[in-house]
Amino acid sequence: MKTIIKSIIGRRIWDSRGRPTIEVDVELSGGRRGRGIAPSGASRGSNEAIDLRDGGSLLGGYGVQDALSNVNDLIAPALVGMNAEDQEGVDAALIELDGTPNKSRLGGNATIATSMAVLSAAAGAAGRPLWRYLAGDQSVRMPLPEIQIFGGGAHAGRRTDIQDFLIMPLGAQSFDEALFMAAEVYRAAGDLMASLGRRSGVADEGGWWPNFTSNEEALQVLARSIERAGYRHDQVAISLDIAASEFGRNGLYKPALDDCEYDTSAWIDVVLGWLKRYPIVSVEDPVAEDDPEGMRIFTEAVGDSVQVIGDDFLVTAAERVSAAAAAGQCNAVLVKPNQAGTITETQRTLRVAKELGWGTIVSARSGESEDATITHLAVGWDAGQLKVGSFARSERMAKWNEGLRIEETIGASARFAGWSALPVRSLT
Ligand code: 2PG
Ligand code: MG
Repeated sequence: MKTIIKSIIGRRIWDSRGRPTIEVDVELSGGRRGRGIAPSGASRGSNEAIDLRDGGSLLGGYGVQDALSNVNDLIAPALVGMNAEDQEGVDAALIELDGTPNKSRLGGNATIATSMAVLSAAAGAAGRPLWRYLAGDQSVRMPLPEIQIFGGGAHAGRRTDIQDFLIMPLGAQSFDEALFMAAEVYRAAGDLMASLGRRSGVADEGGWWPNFTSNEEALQVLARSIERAGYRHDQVAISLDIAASEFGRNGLYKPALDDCEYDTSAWIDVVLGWLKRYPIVSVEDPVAEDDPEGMRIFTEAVGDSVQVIGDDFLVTAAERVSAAAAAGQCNAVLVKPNQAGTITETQRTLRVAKELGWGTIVSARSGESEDATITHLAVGWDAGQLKVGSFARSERMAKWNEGLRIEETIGASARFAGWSALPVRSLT
């Protein structure tokens, strides 16, 4: 047997924000190695797996020595000797060793880096690219990219309240063409901001720093950027991650730029107004994580014309997806492996959502690395959509570029998910 876990080593490396993170290397009995790197969010749902940090004054409290000791002293001895092909068994052992509902003992950063490293080692031992190892004989689609053009909220000093102003290249025929279109819109947006005297660098995920006077102005400039790049709005549409938990709580929404307070229903009216005026096909976390009734009202109001994604609201938890579906909240889920803490739990969430006919979007975090595993997950699990941030900075481009290589490997039979990946009836 060549797939027995022989060693597990955790080390501290540095992420795209210059903060420490966990990298795990797994070696199998046959000599194959696998690696996983934990990403890290800035706008986190309160029910996510815990990103274990040391606290204190060094490194702003972001140290990972405790999580690292957990990998080397607790996780490694528990998993050595297990079969890496048994991902479910490995992840069940991690869950049991942790013993908490939110990975607060071992740290979700320690568990996800380990879980990803085991997966990658097993794929290597099978002699297959990770996406193909995951897909088996099933046919897969290249995912529709969701690409950030401006980054706001917690990723840009709260310069805008909306966190991610994204585009979806719905008119593309291939992943390659989708990235071409994204490059043109990203460039057009940068040129337009420069001509407006509004260009001042980039935010955490590589999107242009949102130097606007209102959230709506950002939407106007984004719509104009799409036109400036030469596309119609049915070819390139807008997608928003409002990340409303960042400025809404207890049914009260206080977007700083608008200098106004809204209750749930007034806030929903603001967002519905944007949907009327701009070509928006997808909205993530339109209301706060503590506002399930707001989520239900919003989802009902948009019917089947807009994708409604739960991120902080669902935290990649299968049981939350099932409950939300029963209550009429959301019609899509953001799938972030480190919110769940293991590959198995992440995959279960995706499976449950797909069975419901929901949209599924595999997503990176705002703190990232050169690890491109999520691109393989999006293809191998046939998620249909992929969100990894903007069209700049190598921690983002590593993931987009990996998609190009996968599409090339699949060859002529590669199918692009396109707008059919959205759980909407038609484009309005
Ligand atoms: C999100 C992500 C990515 P973060 O909210 O969807 O944009 O941000 O990783 O900070 O949670
Ligand atoms: Mg989000």
